[in-house]
Amino acid sequence: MVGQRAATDRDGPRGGVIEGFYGRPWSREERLTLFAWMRDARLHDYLHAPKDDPLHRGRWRDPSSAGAAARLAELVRACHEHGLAFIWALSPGLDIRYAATADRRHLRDRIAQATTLGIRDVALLFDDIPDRLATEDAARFGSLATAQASLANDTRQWLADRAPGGRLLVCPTPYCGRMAAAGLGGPGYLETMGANLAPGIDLLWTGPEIISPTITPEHVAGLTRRIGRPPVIWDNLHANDYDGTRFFVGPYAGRPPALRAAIGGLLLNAANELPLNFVPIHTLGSYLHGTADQDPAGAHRSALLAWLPRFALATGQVTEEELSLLADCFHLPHGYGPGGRALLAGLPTLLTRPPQGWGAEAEESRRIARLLGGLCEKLNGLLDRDLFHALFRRLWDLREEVSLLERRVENRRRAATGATPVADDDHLPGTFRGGILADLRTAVPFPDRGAAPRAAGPFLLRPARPDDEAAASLVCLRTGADGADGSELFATDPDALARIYVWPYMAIEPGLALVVEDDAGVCGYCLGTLDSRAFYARYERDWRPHLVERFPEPVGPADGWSAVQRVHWLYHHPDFHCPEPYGRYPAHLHIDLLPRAQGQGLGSRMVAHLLADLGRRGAPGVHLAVATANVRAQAFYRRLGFTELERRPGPDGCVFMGRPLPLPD
Ligand code: GDL
Repeated sequence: MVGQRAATDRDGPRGGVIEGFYGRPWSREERLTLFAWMRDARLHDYLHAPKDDPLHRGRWRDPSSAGAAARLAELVRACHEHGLAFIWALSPGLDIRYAATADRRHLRDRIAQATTLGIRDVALLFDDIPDRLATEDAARFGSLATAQASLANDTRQWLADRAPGGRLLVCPTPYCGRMAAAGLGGPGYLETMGANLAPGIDLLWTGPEIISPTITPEHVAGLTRRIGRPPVIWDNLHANDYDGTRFFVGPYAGRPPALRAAIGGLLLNAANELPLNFVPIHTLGSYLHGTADQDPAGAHRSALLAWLPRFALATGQVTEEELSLLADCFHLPHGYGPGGRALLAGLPTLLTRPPQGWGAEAEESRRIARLLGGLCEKLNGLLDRDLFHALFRRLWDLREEVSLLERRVENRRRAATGATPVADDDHLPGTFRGGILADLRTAVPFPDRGAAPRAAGPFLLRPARPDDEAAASLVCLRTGADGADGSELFATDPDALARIYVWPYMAIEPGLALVVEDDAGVCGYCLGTLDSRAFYARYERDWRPHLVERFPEPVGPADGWSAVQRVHWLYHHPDFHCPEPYGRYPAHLHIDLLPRAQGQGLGSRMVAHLLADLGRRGAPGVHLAVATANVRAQAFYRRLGFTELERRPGPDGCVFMGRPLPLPD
């Protein structure tokens, strides 16, 4: 047995990989492949903590059967032969009674059995468990941290007797900054843990978040003061068990080189699919050994180049450009690589502007979409079938999306020249983008994070729901003073405008109402109707009588009226004007966006969506009215294909603009 790598071998903190994801544990063969990759990347520790292995968590009291024990012993041997330490983890926290003698004995017996299989290093994991103590435990220990520290200290003693020199690592119940700040585990959890835990026991920590975009030495220094030891980082950067549509083959990033000196070790929780861990492990190695410090992009490129031979095809080979594009799209949880960004950057133009206006950015986006589509096809021929199956689900989805995109864009191009459209009829509602998850994702917004300061976005565009009415009314108010905030102007009746411009649309045409929202809530809408005259007839019949009854018509000279009174007057004297010829432009729409959602292409996206919906429902054309003074909005609609139909003169005048809609393809 070679045993774990000696400390003198190392030029950074101990590094390694955690098999710590939810989902199917790896097979023996997969683990052997992992060990070889880890050895090549000069890593040190393999932490064996498969969440969904029943004996690791739910049935933590049960000893391994003879067969399972023999398989584990063989794995431990193989791990050691690769020069790696095998850290065996147990997660008893779901139902352990910390004060119960029987449970302490169960734990000791499991550890005793593990040491007979060659295991020297152990981890006790208390992540993702209830943070309440049972009554007897609360009476005996007073706090969760005291109970867990007591159990860990005993474990260290048992381990020292059976495997002298063996390490013990503990994952606390609040294992990231956000959880600690929320008070998980009770007041003073981390400090109590730090004070009570025997020196030499390591504490695991995932950074400021469960999936941390960055982990800085400053963050770690603050934690080190609280827990009395530098943490061993459990890094979830490349884990993907929380989202089956994604995987991450971007570089190990967001951890500055200076972090290395501040931590007690660094373990990367892996992606469920073993083959997709090659690049994460490779770049983790370069980070740990400092070879990526000067040129992180170069280190990523060299990892991709080392991975490339795995992409041999039945005929031919995936190119470096293609693989790097794939890695740009399936990059890291919080961002894309350059290719992914370039693909997305051109979409608003491609999907909303006339083809004459597509510039270099849009053409680059098309080129990338084509390349990705071709790559997805090509990868069917991968000789490494394990790699293919690991990628398959995501490749299929990506191929469908880019093929839809390509055809949409091509048909917009053809429509502009009058050419025959390409067939675009194999993405059908129900089979494409359907299902309970898709519907839930569209329907349920992100939680409102309250007033915490945050950057605007990311934005989600979705169909409006009836319960959006209040938030949409607020958008209407805050853009109600000729685009500026009308809160003061309409202070005596904040819903005055919404009664005309929001509520009837959401009630009469719910299927043609879109909102855009970010974490702070709804920040824009686009509302429309298919047939303006039919809409006004409904308004006349079902809405206006109530308005007229509730809000008296203002009297006296009009120039003495308040803004609220001027709107109330409109309740009594509605303006149902539609530009002629009505039959060409019977639909109409309007849009409002709060300042934080402006200037990001969201207006064009919403209008493009609504135009597509109107077209699909058979509207031959659409019109809208823009204040004559608002030349910016007129230019915006011109870019979306609208032309001027009619002009109403005067200081309060407006321009009616319209555009035909393509026939549904
Ligand atoms: C977690 C779990 C981990 C899981 C990861 C990503 C820790 C300490 N625990 O919270 O098992 O794989 O998130 O979903 O990270």
